[in-house]
Amino acid sequence: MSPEAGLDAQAVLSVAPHLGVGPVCGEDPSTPFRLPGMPTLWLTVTNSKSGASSGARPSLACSTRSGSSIAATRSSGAPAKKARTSSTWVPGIRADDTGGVDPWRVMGVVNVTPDSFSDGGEFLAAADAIAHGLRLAADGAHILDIGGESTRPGAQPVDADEELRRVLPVIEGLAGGEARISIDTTKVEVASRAFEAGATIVNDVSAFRFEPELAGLVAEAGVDCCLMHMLGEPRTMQDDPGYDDVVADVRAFLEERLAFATTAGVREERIWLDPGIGFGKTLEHNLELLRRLDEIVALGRPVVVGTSRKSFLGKLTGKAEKERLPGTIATNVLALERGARIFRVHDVAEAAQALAVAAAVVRG
Ligand code: PMM
Repeated sequence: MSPEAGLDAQAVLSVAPHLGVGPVCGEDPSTPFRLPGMPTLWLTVTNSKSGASSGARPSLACSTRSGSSIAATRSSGAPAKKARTSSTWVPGIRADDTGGVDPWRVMGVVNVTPDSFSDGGEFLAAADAIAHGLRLAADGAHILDIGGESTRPGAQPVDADEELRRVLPVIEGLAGGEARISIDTTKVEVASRAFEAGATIVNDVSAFRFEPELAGLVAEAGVDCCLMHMLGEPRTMQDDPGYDDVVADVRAFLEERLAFATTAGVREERIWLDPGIGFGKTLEHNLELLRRLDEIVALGRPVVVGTSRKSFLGKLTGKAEKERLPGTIATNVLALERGARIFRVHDVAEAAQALAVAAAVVRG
């Protein structure tokens, strides 16, 4: 059976208990599934607490290549193929299941915009954006986050046609590679076309507030989503932002958005949460969120952090956007230690190296 024939990953996963392996909690990040037109499907299910395929732990590996049958075998070895790191991606894992610090993942930023704050205009041509994405994937990005609308403070909105004109050729050029594709959008129309082109994650900085129907689309498509906190909208979010208690307020917001998404039919294990560093926050707000990130992690979903090159790092160090990598790495390492799992960065190789070392220390 080929994936194009409508292969249902749930059916694959459901055999696990019958093989005495459970709970079912794993799938490879780099290969989308349940979407038409994808060349491969590859799943690894493990009953280890950390989700890591350490080689010694029992695991169920289910892999298909285009045109081949699903192979479901019990094994005690390493993943069937394709794992580039020692950890197996577990999108549905709960914080209390992780035990250690695996899995962590790097999301490389591919901004196809003229006006993003640190790389605006650099990758506006599709060929440049694709080359950049390939470079980030080669540098170790597990996910490529492709966006066609800037969310910098004061940015003007872009219509769906223009956003699609920017991102679709780039998604088509990058889909099917090792890295999963995330579409950074708030729009149903853009997400829908992006899924058709091979994206399997939607990164919605409005957390389904701008177009609530996006939740239904995500539920139907069975893709993952990142729901981020932002105060209001990009045009006005930095106009004197205020909170009673920034961490408690952001946490309550994310909890409510999580409930909204699951009520709309999105499976909880498909949802990641992001405190939205820099989105309607002062320097002190950003620092407090990072300091108390464990309170967001306690919501039980994988937490994404995006500190890369952001202006609060410039305020602390006086450095220009492209000189903020050391500050970016410092915040990523601290966030990892507090339980964040997905790191949205511009400089993938450097961040991945730092995270690998930090994860080894924290893991012990
Ligand atoms: N930051 C930006 C854009 N998208 N998405 C998530 N989930 N988290 C973020 O922190 C985030 C985001 C803005 O940064 P950029 O202009 O450098 O892409």
